[in-house]
Amino acid sequence: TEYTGVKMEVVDWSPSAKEALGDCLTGKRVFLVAATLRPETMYGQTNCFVGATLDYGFFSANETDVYVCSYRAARNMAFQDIISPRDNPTKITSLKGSQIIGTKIKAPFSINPEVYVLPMEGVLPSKGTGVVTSVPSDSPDDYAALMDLRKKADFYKIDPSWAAIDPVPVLSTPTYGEMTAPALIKLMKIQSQKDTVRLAEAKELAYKEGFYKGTMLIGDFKGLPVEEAKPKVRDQMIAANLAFAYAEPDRFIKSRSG
Ligand code: ZZB
Repeated sequence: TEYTGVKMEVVDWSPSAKEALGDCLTGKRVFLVAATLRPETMYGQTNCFVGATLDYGFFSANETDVYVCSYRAARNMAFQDIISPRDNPTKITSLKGSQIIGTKIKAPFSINPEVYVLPMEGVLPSKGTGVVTSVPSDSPDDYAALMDLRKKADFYKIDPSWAAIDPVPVLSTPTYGEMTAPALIKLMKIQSQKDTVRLAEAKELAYKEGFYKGTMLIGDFKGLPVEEAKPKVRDQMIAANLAFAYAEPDRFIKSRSG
């Protein structure tokens, strides 16, 4: 799987991260790295998700920069020469997702240039980087999680203002209009992020419709089909040093026997 690793620079740590980190990152630029398959939707980022119970490592990328992601992702990045040294990533420290929640970060290319880190229940530790940037206009999972957070801010232990940015129209599709994910959530009567079976269906539909029939509503490639805009937006982000190509080795390689 060929992901785009989006570099979300930390602007302001949450109080609990600040306390735990002390001065171990002084003089460094720190980035949460989100793995996405939809770089053309980055204009519509409204927040970023981590898993509250997951472990996040702080890995030295080079002399000045530190990347925050799962250990697995850091090891893959080292093999792909995204971070150095090649053999073994240098871990400075680690935090639980719950400690990172409430941190303010930059969202490259988003019309909301600064967003907050929030919790999502379905973040898989074994996929991508374990950090997911949120585009609720086009990702049903993100929209469902954001609505849960707004309804139950106390339960999720967040400040409601962190979840206050509304979904932004990024692309239009013939079947679902300018907000594909909210339209699907309504149509399929999905109530929350716990409705994982129907959310998986909605994701499939959103992918197909967005990729094959979508037209960009925003950015330098406004008016272009999504299929054409996707690699162009990705190239721009990489050229601006706001992202990098990150490949995930397929884990289930069939072996022949006999
Ligand atoms: C932004 C985005 C915008 C995404 C969108 C999707 C959509 P797939 O196809 O199942 O591999 N993701 C990345 N890492 C994780 C993780 N560790 N746990 C849970 N979700 C993760 O899904 C790849 C997508 O799943 C990635 O692309 C990321 O969300 C999320 F409009 O990034 B995406 C219809 C989907 N739309």
